Amino acid sequence: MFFAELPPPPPPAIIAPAVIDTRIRLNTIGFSPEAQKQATIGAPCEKFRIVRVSDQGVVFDGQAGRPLATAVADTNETVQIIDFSAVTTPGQYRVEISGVGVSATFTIGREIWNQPFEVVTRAMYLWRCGTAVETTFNGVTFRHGTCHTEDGWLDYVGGEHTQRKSPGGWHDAGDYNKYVVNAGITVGMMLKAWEQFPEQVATDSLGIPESGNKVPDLLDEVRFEAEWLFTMQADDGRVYHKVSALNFRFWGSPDKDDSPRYFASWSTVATADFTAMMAEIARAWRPFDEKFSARCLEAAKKSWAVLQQHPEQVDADQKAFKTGAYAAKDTSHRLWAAVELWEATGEPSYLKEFETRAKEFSYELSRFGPNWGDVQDLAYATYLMSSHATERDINSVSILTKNFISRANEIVATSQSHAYRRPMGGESPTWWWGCNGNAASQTLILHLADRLKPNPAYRATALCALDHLFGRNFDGRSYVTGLGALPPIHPHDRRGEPAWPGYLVGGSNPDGRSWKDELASYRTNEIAINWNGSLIYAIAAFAEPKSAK
Ligand code: 9MR
Ligand code: ZN
Repeated sequence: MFFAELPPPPPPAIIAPAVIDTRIRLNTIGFSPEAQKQATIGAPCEKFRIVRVSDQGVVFDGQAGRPLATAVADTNETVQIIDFSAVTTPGQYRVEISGVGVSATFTIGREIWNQPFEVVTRAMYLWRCGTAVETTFNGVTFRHGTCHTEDGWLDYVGGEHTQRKSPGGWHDAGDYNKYVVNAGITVGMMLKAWEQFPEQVATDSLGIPESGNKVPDLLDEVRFEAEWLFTMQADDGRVYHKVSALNFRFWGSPDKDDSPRYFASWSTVATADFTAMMAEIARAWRPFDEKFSARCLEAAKKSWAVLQQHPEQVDADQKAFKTGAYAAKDTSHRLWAAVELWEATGEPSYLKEFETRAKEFSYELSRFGPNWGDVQDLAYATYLMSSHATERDINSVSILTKNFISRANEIVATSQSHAYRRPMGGESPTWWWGCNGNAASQTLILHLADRLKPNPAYRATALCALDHLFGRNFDGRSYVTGLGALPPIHPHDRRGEPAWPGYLVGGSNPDGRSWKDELASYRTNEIAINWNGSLIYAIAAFAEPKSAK
């Protein structure tokens, strides 16, 4: 009959919220179906609803939790938590709160972390120096030509005005200098992602020059850095601390940067990091390229010999430079070098040195996850996950195991007592330059504890760290360029705008409400390889192999 001939009524128009209310603060990437799903609301509220984006259907009605005060040195406000873990059907949703507003759109589904993993890993490629790079993201092409072809000059290491070839490697951050010590934590975290989550990070189609070569792109990317690192090793095995301009003056595309760049003298901390990285890379690459792997291992041993000849700390002379110093106590770095050489070779002398040093170190973990100055957690992780497990001293294993579990429990408790569930808590000492990097790197402790003594709270808390970085924070914004809702658009990055995609910014400091999405805010809004390396690890844990259903 007539009415039956009518076409079905059009679906209700999708009303995109005119304005995302950033007082509704949640992980704007989303949640896997079984995950805990919460938001922190920075405005008084009672009831909330979860609305399906496709048809505006209300899928969940809920009641907000009681008001919670955050510390003055934290975000200094009263907030409430809402929980919608009960929503498990894949789809796109928003939170609506009457009297407050509408949240950003988020996804519930499988594989939500795969694309973020790819984007933050490809971002490492976009940092490559000495070569042209290019990518297209969301319809925008980002590129620069070959840069820094003169790296570097030997003036400050007794070479007069002569050059030593040091092409390649990643630019450090928003600046274009190259520092061995910051490479350490970065490569360390990337390789921990490889060692602990090999299937999740195995993609060979990231869109980097080596994609399709049958080697996971993550390892190709690490090799690009390794090829530069070789140039930082002097013939006698000492490792130059950095190749850098004298100051931070240059702004613009790296291929336009003609600031002269110089080697800084060697340091034991750079030499130890070099040793650790090379031994760890040798291990990762062994199944893919035996020759390259052997070259890495040989380089590692050569620098190890230097460390043996110099048990004392030797710092680089950086008087001429105003750029990043990355000066650190070398003890945790020597610990890391020893254990990586042991794991790569199985030779007992390295094990002995690691175990002696670990004891001297009182088996102490870092306070808030590895960072460029403190790499002992990386060392312990290699030791505890070793493939030569039977050689180890039972006592050291048991103390370290206990320490990881109790630190992980502390992190869980801190997260649970914080109104944003931020796993670093809210008191002032946890808001510093680069604290977002620690929020990411700290998940290493949680995932390691989970392997030593499985407990679902560890993974759940590692996800809380991602919640924080992708929008469950005072700003209600993602802290990663190009990803999630309202990401940084003015990062402190000399390449300029639009913001290059896939970079974690340093984070709010000196308290939880001081992040500024401003180019000039290098203390809160710079990008850096160590923070991205840590984020790669943090996301890798939740990526899902492509073939998984
Ligand atoms: O991440 C580094 C942070 O821990 C230090 O407090 C700060 C000051 O020394 O330097 C940060 O590292 C910067 C480096 O010195 C130069 N390149 C940019 C890095 C990120 O801001
Ligand atoms: Zn460059």
